[in-house]
Amino acid sequence: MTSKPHSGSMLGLGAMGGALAQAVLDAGRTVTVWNRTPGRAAELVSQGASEAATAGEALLAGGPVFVCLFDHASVHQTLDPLAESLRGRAVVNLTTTTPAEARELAGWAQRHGIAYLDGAIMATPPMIGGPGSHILYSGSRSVFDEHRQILDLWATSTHEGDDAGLASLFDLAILAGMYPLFAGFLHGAAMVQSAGIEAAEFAERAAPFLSAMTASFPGTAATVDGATYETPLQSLDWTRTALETIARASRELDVDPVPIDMVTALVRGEIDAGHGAEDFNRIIEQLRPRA
Ligand code: FVH
Repeated sequence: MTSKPHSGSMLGLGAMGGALAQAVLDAGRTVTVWNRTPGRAAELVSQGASEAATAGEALLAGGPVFVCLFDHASVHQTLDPLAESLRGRAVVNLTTTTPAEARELAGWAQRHGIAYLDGAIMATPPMIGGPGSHILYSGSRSVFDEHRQILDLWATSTHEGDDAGLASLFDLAILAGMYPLFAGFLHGAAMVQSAGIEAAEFAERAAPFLSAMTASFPGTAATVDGATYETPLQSLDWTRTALETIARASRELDVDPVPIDMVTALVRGEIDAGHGAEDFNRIIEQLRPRA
């Protein structure tokens, strides 16, 4: 009889930690799991996972230590008391943190002789192990290479660099685009609902156009990287008229145009600075740090 390969420990069995542990079991491997509040491991244990009563006990299983907790503070609350037991071990932290928090954890790990890899999950729990799931990693390249077989069970895995903050930087920067996009979609849905049109019908029309628009990101990026705003595809002056028309239409429909107002404020900032004839993408100058 061949024993199943062991995949280390998973600390945290929330929606995401549970999905990660499940994918390991689905691949015919075993894993030791721990959760602060008992009672979340039963389903995993019935499929072969070992449950540890404490996070410290979970480390006794050996192998990499995967951490998927609520936030940065909960990671420290869990790992700080275990620092000495973790010396010489590999920690892969999949908890969402800011880049500065990831770098802080990497520094903490280095001071305690722990190899640290930070992970940023670009997926929802049901996507884990399926197509479209992507996890960005940064920090220890050797931890990434050594445990790649496990990481690849969850998603497409990419190593973004030795700076532990990079995975989180990309993650949060991408999400910074996603949330306004969804707010804009919902703004549009509220507008058409005022005419008795359901959001589902609106989605059929909005999704193809908005998807096609994202194909222009490389062009936008080229404009921004080169700071070549002088020959606009859409000038700031022109864009302000378009945005104000959308806001006026929204108010006519008794819909709050706040998502569009946010963009209009950025556009006005550049117009007020004397750049109305230049390209819309110049609004990035309102956003990034000023010299
Ligand atoms: N769920 C998602 O769609 C997103 C996708 C992108 C990445 N995120 C991040 O993944 C981390 C975990 O998210 P989650 O969905 O598993 O979150 P919850 O279901 O709320 O579970 C949280 C777990 O954290 C444990 N926990 C909370 N505080 C502490 C603490 N002080 N000490 C130890 N453990 C703690 C909690 O335990 P319990 O409440 O059951 O006792 C859960 O296991 C997160 O960073 C997302 O941003 C997921």
